[in-house]
Amino acid sequence: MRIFLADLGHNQLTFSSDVYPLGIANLAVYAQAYFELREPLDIKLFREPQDLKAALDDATPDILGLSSYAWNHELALQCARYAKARDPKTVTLLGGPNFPLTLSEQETFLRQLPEIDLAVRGPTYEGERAFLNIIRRFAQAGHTLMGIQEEPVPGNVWINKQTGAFVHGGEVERIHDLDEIPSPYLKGWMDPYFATGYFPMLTMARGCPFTCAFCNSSVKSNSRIYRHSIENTKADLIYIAERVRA
Ligand code: B12
Ligand code: SF4
Repeated sequence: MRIFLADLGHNQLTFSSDVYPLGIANLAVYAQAYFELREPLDIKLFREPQDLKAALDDATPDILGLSSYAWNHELALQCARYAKARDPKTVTLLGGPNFPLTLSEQETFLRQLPEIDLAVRGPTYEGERAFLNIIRRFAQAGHTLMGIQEEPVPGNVWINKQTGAFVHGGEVERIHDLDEIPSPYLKGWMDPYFATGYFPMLTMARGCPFTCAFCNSSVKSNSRIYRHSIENTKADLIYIAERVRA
């Protein structure tokens, strides 16, 4: 299964984001660790839109997963349209925090995005589990969007292409021990970024007990804080310190 995961940034007049693509690297490292079906996973990460375009011109992926943050949403959609124009069979998947939190808003949002086949529902913090669920279903359902859409998939939402119905698969369980997610640094997924001058990022904990009205981290299911162990965080910090450009 060929999967492209892209957390794109505008990079012409200025950089819209200058950090390593931690969210999609987590998806990749988690899928590599827990995808148990007898099918090789070929996952590539993309940070620059030019690199993604060149890769799409070269070979179309089965799944194109795009991060949506406030600063790259339109860019992600543009690339989804490009991928669909090259090969309509490429399944486009959207994830990230720039996604509405309530089901009714999610439906309205998705109905405006015909280029997006599937999306990870909010709260988006356990994208790893939702992503693993969708690639398992894709493998079991004969590599087709129609196969995926036969039944709801936990953590995912979509507009059914045939019936037009909005479908939601329910929330995934929070990850209580964040060490369940292997380190993308120690597994080498971040190595290409040490040469870029971008800033490395780490997650030490997830969740927030507060409820600020303007913030999408304030949903109830996100109210408990879960963390990585000190040992894992320390190992990441040492790995980064030994490699990052001064
Ligand atoms: C670190 C951080 C920053 C850093 C780095 C930002 C960056 N470019 O990534 C700094 C300090 C620079 C920053 C600045 C800003 N930030 Co900030 N930041 C965060 C923070 C605290 C953590 C982000 C993170 O790395 N998380 C860890 C990774 C693993 O999680 P993740 O990226 O969300 O990815 C997971 C899921 O979203 C999902 N997912 C992500 N991509 C994809 C793709 C696919 C295909 C799938 C299936 C799933 C998926 O799965 C991943 C694994 O679970 C979040 C709040 C939070 N707790 O998440 C806010 C947050 C991302 N920031 C936010 C905002 C608004 C900003 C600013 C615009 C604020 C401002 N007004 O200036 C600026 C601009 C940022 C920029 N242009 O780069 C908002 C974004 C909201 C939105 N609608 O997009 C957030 C969500 C805060 C909030 N709760 O509102 N920020
Ligand atoms: S803005 Fe409020 S709800 Fe959002 S992360 Fe900060 S304290 Fe938590």
